[in-house]
Amino acid sequence: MAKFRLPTIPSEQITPESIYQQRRHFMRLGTAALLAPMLPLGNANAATQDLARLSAVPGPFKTDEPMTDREAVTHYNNFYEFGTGKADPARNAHTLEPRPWSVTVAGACAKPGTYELDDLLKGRTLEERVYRLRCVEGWSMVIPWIGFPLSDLLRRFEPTGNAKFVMLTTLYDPKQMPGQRRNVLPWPYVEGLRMDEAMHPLTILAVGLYGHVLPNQNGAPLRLVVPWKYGFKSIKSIVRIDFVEKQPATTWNQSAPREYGFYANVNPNVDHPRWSQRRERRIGDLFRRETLLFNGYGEWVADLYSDLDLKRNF
Ligand SMILES: Nc1nc2c(c(=O)[nH]1)N[C@H]1C(S)=C(S)[C@@H](COP(=O)(O)O)O[C@H]1N2
Ligand SMILES: [Mo]
Repeated sequence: MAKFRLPTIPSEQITPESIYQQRRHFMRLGTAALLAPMLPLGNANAATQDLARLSAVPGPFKTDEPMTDREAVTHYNNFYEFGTGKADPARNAHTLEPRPWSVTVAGACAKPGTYELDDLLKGRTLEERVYRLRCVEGWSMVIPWIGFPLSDLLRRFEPTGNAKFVMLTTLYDPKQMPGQRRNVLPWPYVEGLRMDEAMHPLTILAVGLYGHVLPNQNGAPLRLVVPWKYGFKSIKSIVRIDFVEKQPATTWNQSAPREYGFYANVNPNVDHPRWSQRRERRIGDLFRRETLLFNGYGEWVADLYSDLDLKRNF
């Protein structure tokens, strides 16, 4: 652990988005506080303004890979609550209302309850972390997320010794999420992590990307990002956190257990039953590239799985 390095991204590899480039420049100068005024202040919602005033500091992670174009990050999505096509979420997610928003915490912890998201965010330092996201379907992106470690939030609820797993649940409201009127998945969307995965410093809750509050289609107002696992583990629009003793039944695992395991660690050596996981297409690239074990994060997470047969626990 603690082998993180500060982000140093060569300027020529930075996405052309001009505002963002300016922000990166400030970051390289080490004056992260200058980020704050660059966050969007246009939203009339007071809560969003509070969020905007928080500054994002560079998080403990570096990548020298170019970031995926912001347009692709926000217009090529998986969010079945708004349709199964990649362009559907950007088109349909305007019906989602990310404020007011509350998160219910239950199960094996000393501080269960229903919390206003803005109270949970108050005073929290937001970090920017440039993480790869690799979808099980074989495409990937590099995204500058803004968020904070999931562990920081979970500790606040004082999980007990019986908390072996964390289960996360997406909003269920077919009025806001019209895709839930179709039975393409069992709703609401549920995901889970083993406690040590949830507490791992690489695991974050994101509230923004590319210097902006999360667009609805990317999982506003709060979504998980677990960079060493396939994208489907990174559950969006979270309304509930349960500390549980048994491995939770997760949405994709329930709907197709042979295709989507609970662990879902990115692994080029374990094929999906219908396709190989050897390679991936980085959105924006012409050629496919080799997929890396644990999506390239093995240095930090391989230890978590030393006792696990990754072929059986895929
Ligand atoms: N609630 C919910 N979360 C979800 C999904 C979904 O359909 N519903 N899709 C998952 C999948 S398969 C992927 S690849 C990522 C995509 O995240 P992005 O659209 O921000 O790139 O979100 C994940 N989180
Ligand atoms: Mo995915």
